[in-house]
Amino acid sequence: MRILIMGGDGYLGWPTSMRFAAEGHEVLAVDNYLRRECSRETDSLPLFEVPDLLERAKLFKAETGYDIDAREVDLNDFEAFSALFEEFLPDAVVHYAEQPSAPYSMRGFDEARLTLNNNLNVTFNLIQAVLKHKPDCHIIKLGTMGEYGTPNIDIEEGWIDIEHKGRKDRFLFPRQAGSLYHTTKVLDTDLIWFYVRTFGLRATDLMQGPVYGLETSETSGNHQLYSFFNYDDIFGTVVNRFMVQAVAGVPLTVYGKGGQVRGYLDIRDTLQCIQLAAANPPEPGKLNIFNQFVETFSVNQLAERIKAVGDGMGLSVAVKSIDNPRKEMEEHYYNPAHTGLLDLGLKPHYLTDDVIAGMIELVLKYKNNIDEKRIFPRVAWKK
Ligand code: USQ
Repeated sequence: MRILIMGGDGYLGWPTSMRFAAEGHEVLAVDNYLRRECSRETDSLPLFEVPDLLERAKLFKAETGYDIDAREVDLNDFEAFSALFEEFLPDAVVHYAEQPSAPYSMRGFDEARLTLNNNLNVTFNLIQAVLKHKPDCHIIKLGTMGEYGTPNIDIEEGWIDIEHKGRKDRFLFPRQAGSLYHTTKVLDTDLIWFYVRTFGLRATDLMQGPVYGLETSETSGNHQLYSFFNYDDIFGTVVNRFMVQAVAGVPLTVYGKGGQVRGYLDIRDTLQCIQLAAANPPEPGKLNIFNQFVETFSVNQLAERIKAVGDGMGLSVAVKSIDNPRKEMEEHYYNPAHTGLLDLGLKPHYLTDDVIAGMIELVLKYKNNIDEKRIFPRVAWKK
């Protein structure tokens, strides 16, 4: 297949590019380095530097022989996007080209506007490029479990059948996101669903939970081929952050009561899920939605697990509840369905003690790079 990866420099975009290239697909990976710019601007640098997309593609080629055509293009620019799309004519597109941080989107007016404009505009440009040049191209869009929020009912896989006053119909499952970033994902879903049902496009929307880890079969221990590992409050996700805090001797920062439950997955499972989505395109006019995570944990459970493994490795890990900078439910019901990807063949990697120990060992190598100023929350939802 010919696969376009939008956001190919990112935490997930880069490993996805390597995976498809290693599987023998023709890969074009594109990025405008927005995420790098936002992390620099907010002093949220990763635990260690990694080369940019173009350099990493060269390194990957030298090491493995696989080609990734890597380019710096701003996909907000429709003319540039359209020309690129027409030249490559992909069979499938994986769309990661969004500002991915909830705290960043809540930082202030400029960050909110950038998140809204970038995320919606790039999604719109993708839809228009597909319509114009190759309407049967399969759009694989990264959504987020955060689109659903934490409703007091079971979360279905994308759709819900509703019976109302004696009549029945099927709708998108209700969405109520907890940050502007997550809300842009809700809007993306609506936008894609409109074009799918009206113009017969085909799309898969993957509602993904927080991802952890770095090692995939393509990196084979070469840290220059790893993704960004952010541990700051803005771009770092909770599991990666707790690993760094455990190593730094900073009490794990549980926000509020710590009963916030989310569905988590290992980066290796993200890659499997994307491959399964690509191998199973929907019919024209159909939107497939899968909930993409393999197990749920509360923040307290994560902290306890990481503390237990860290203590066993001779670290002295403390856990401390701090004021929650976010507006979110700290104790709630959470029971999302997630059978679609398992039915397609997903073989989950769970957060075992060995996986936690492996991540802590990796972080220990970069202990001297940890900057404690980046750990505590700097962005509050309501000031
Ligand atoms: N949390 C803490 N302590 C911390 C950091 C986070 O208690 O030090 C809590 C948060 O309050 C939240 C949970 O952990 O309840 C998850 O937070 P997160 O920062 O790991 O994840 P989130 O902001 O929700 O966003 C991340 C990615 C985003 C993706 C999303 C999937 O950055 O791109 O869409 O995970 S989901 O959470 O399912 O919406």
